[in-house]
Amino acid sequence: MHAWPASEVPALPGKGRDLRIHDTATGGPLTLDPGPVARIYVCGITPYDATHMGHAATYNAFDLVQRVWLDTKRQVHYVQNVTDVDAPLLERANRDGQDWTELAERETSLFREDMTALRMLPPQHYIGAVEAIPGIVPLVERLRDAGAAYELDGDIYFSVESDPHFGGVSHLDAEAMRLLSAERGGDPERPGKKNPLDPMLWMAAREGEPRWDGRSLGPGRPGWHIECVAIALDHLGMGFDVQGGGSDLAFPHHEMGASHAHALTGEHPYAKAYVHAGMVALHGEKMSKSKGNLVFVSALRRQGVDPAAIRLTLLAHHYRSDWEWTDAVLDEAVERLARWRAAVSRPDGPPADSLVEEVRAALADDLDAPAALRAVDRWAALQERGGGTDEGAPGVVSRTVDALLGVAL
Ligand code: 5CA
Ligand code: ZN
Repeated sequence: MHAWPASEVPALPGKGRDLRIHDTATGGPLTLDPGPVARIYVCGITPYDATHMGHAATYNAFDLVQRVWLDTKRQVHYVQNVTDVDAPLLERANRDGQDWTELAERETSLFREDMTALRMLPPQHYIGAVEAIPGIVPLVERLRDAGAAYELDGDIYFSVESDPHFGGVSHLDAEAMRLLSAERGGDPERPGKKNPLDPMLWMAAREGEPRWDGRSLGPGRPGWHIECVAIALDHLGMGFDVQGGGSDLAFPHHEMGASHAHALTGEHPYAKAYVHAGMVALHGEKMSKSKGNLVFVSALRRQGVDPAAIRLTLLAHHYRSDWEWTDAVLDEAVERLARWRAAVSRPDGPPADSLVEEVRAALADDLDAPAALRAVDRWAALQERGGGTDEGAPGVVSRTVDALLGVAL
């Protein structure tokens, strides 16, 4: 699949700082030390509804990871998937009497437009589950042949007991895993499984559902976790730097993905850091397509809200916190954007060298975007009071905000 166009990232004076980030697997901060090419996999959308603020907040967090790395003069190898075949997508298409491929294509196009408007840097490889199927089938065959997977009425399940590291991403107890598995696409109640938590790798064709050639597995479609593993191993290999997604993916998705990869390769770790963004809520509940309590990026854009203000709203919240979308948080961002734009519209202003370093330091410290915004606020306040005559300082501020925060002033 094609991704979306990249906005320019201006080069900044001096050198960026290495990123220290919270890793779910170790439960603490980790200073990442990627090679000259940093490798990141971020789980993409299931395209059955438009991009909402929760998605946007999660992709904003990983866009910042990229920007910090680019500022250290590294290249970034970024891979993202699109879960363009899965139960919720097929159910929605059925409910609305539309073709599931058309639904997926339409919502993926809208996602690309939203990402472009928000100035999120695109992945180099943007891969759909459907196009990954020829790579998924041999992996499932390998897991089965190695005894890490088994058949149950034609479906193939992964055996979590085949991975000694299972549990090492989320560190949840068995009961919590069972509850989350039932909530998030698993089937812990199905009789005949070796372990209730075992996730499906390959689902034998069901009446009326799309199917693909699974060679020795028979016709069917892939499970969810193996989809991301196949794409990540194909494009990044083992031991990549960051596996990213929202906190609702830590278990089971990232836990199972890591286990699949360990069982396939005999290597550990799958990712060096598992990084999770907090959940955005609306009216007190997690924004989710299944509940329908959503604020869409595209709807706000249609109402004439500047995408830069949407982005500033996301940046005003620390990526790891759970927060609530309200009109008030958007209004604040609209005001801030206007203040910043006025401040950089003059040819001179207060010195900006320390500002570049403050924004760098804030982001390097577990992506503390709110602290970065406060630093720019301070500079803008000085400017408002007529606090300086450094020629070109507003340009430096503008480039810093663009390069490190993705906001064009
Ligand atoms: N296709 C899978 C990942 S392989 C999936 O989870 N798709 S999704 O469309 O449901 O979510 C896409 C991303 O947005 C995931 O990282 C998910 O964790 C994140 N996300 C979903 N809802 C929210 C929310 N309310 N707040 C923050 N992030 C969210
Ligand atoms: Zn995924």
